Amino acid sequence: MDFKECGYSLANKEQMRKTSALTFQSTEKDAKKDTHFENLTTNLSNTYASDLLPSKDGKDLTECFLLQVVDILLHYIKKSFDVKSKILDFHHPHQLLEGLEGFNLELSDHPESLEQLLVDCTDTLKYGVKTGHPRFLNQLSSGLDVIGLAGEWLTATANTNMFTYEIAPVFTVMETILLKKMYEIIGWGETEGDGIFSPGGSISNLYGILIARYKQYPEIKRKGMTELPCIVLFVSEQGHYSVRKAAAILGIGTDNVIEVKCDERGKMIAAELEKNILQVKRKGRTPFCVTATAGSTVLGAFDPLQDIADICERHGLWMHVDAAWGGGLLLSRNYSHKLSGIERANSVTWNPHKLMGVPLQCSAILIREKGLLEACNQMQARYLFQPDKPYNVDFDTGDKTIQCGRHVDIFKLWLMWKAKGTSGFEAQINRYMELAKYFYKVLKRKDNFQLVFDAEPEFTNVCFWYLPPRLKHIPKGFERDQELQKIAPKIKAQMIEEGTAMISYQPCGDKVNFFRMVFSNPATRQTDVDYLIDEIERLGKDL
Ligand code: ABU
Repeated sequence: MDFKECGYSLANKEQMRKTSALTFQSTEKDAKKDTHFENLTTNLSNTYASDLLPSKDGKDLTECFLLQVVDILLHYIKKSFDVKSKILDFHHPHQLLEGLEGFNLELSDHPESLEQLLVDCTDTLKYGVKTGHPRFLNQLSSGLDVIGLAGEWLTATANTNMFTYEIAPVFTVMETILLKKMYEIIGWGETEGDGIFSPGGSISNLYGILIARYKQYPEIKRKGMTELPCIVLFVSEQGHYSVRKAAAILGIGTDNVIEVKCDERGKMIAAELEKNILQVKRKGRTPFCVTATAGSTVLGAFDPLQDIADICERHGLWMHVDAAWGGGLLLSRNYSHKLSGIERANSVTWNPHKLMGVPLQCSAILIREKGLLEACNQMQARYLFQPDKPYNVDFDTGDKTIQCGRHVDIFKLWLMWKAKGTSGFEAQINRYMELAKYFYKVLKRKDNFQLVFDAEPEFTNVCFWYLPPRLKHIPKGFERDQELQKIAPKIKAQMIEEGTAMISYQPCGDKVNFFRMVFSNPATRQTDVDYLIDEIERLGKDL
């Protein structure tokens, strides 16, 4: 494979250098430099990582190599936004393990050339999934925000650790600023909030439950679970599985997670919650926390937060809101009312890497009481958190966390917020809501599609079945369900094989496999929605 085939070329590199802020008119010196660069480029097959910086004389080769990497990435980014390009070139795991057209994932004892590394970079992207493609509708986190991407590049270049101000001065201050903004948006008073960015929504939910337990039983930190009564938490049956996982991790046990019944739209039934709490108490167990959901993963449902807050107050329970998916809706003046009551929560999970489109990963746990995070998790490692540093050590936030090293997830969010302003996020989110309504209306008109709920979507999730002609005349019931549950997986498998679109499916409760459309990809347009419907019909009509 030559450079052109790989998609990176000297011309592009040259163009980049010429248009960079630091370049000006061509001079003799520049011409010599260009020849020097050309030589370096042709020599990549004979050069190795050890020739790059910090190697002496490695400056030009480093520049040359990184510009080639940028070329590869730019080529990929442009393809990602091109609807005509395939979303993926699907291969089975065993094919990747065996190696494909020279793409060998095995590691060897000897170093590979820089040229080979560039080919490997190209191939890694070639066999991956273009999650920024307008027809990638598979996940709650999708899209490719160019500013966010620039933020991630900068973050990787800075390669620092969030645990102390000492080594991440700008990033730790940025984090406090963004957290403050999020408390304000939720509706918490200026001095109330505390928080941290964590590695994803599941970990943020884990924090919420950890802090809920610590608040009630601070002795847990020293004495462990043996000192505690049998404590119980509540989540809706549509709540995220990470709540059960957190209970397992924290030694609470999944048997002590009560799944509260939902209504047909997937919202927790508040009266059922209270009934469950009373039952648990009667059995001598001790309720301590309710996890409400604002934007459930599959159905996009919002639990009745005001009613749940009332119940939590009546029973003295911690209220955690998992708004990993729905939190972004707080930025929309049209739709933030769906989260009314979130301001009464004791803790909130909010993932900017979902609705707000920040590159993975970016998730916040927000706690409505200062000091609890630190009191719960602090271990005072003196090699890291020395109290006698020459600055305000409140900015050494590392001891609030359950981890030690912490990735910088904040910069890309900060940069995107700068680029869009709050109003930019709002417009983007409102557009997703409009697309969801459009999609719903189109499906409603078609007799070969059936909506899981007949009412307008509450969020950007739209759940539906495709009914091939042969199933349309079988009456609803067991026999039809047996057939219907095979349809979505078959269509999806074919879609992946052809690389035309990606959309998720799942069963849910008594409902057999159905498609879940979600809008969180800024590249998706109405034409992509129309395309997806046609594509499902094309792939499904003969099934
Ligand atoms: N709750 C994690 C994200 C799930 C999804 O993207 O479908």
